[in-house]
Amino acid sequence: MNLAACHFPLFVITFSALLATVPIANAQPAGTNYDESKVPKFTLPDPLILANGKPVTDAATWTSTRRPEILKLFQSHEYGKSPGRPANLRFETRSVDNSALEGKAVRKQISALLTGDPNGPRMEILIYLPKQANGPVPAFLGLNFSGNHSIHSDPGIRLSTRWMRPNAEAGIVNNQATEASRGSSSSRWPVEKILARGYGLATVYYGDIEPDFAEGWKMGIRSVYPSAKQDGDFAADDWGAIGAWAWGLSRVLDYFETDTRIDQNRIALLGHSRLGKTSLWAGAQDERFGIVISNNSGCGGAALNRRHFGETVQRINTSFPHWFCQNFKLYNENEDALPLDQHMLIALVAPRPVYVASAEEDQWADPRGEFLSALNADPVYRLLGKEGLGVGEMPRVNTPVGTTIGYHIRTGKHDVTDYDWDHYLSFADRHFERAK
Ligand code: GTR
Repeated sequence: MNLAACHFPLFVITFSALLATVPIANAQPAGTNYDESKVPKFTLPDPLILANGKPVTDAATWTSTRRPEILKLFQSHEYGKSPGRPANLRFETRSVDNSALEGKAVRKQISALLTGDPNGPRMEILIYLPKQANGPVPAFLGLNFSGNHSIHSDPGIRLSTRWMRPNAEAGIVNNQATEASRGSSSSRWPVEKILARGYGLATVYYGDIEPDFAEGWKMGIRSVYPSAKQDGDFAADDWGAIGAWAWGLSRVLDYFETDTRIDQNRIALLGHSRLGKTSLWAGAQDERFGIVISNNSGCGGAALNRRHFGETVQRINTSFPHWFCQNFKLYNENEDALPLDQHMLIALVAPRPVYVASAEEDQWADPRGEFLSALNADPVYRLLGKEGLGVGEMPRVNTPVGTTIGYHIRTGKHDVTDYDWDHYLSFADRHFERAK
């Protein structure tokens, strides 16, 4: 199919709201397709057909053979290969306050020394736990965009000293956070609500793992691995920034294994937008994540590449050349050649619960493409004895659906809202057996 034929004039949709929340330039060029009738015809690769052409008809074959095959496809063609846990990884407790947030919470701040070297790469983990807890608590984990101190105005959170994208309005001046940035993203992190529901919350600034710009790897974890030492001459299937951020999330799980106040078997991983892509990739690789939540993750996340609707593979690889592995660029305007699509990423989470959420005004992220990924992952869930999505049609706005695969499209823009959180909390209640 000639995908070049899929360039169409921009249809009239207002994206100012989307742009307002996006921290860096994401030009939405003329020619972006927002017309459903102009989505090309495509055939998705079947997650339940083995590389040798035979069908997968039982759970054991999925687990032993097909799942590893698909994981490898994503490593080779999209996100690249990541290393494992570093031998010298160490955690140091910076502070514990047993009476934070007016006595409602325990606040812990932990430094993860990623190579064991106090002068080497590190990430700072902020953790809130409900004060009243009988035994280890389930917890949500998510990377944040603007520093741990941005999620709440709590003056006890250590102000990030790391590189930040300048944003005067959000209190980031000369690439540094100032006191004015405290709580700047608090609308996305309803900490008190999460605690009141009996969950802990852990977060890390994604820039601790790798600052988000093309040369950012030089200041992050990728700089200490051999491929990068050749001055950024990454192999075609080496990890990109999304791989690095996902790797950092697994290191938080390594920390949880050492903390008796957190139930490491009940961790819900959540991410928004580029960090939603990251959550899906982290959850696909690391089966210790109990639930995986993609909030408005779009292209390179939940949205199907082949739909060529909103942001495309070519667009994302051009705007963000550092996010994916080099091989992913082979699929610019060439999505049909991909041996995978994003429904297979969701299938890699199976049989664990996964939630995909879209926003009506977030057409750049292709809500329908996000829903169709969830739908096309459903056969894998059913093979594994789970109910999956349970519907065949995209639901109306503000009408969540699904059982082991959850999905909603809410009214409003590209963002994380209380509405989203309410459904993630209920989804976690159901799957972590915390029926109310
Ligand atoms: C945009 C990008 C999207 C999404 C978003 C975000 O610029 O085109 O893929 O990741 O950023 O992370 O906010």
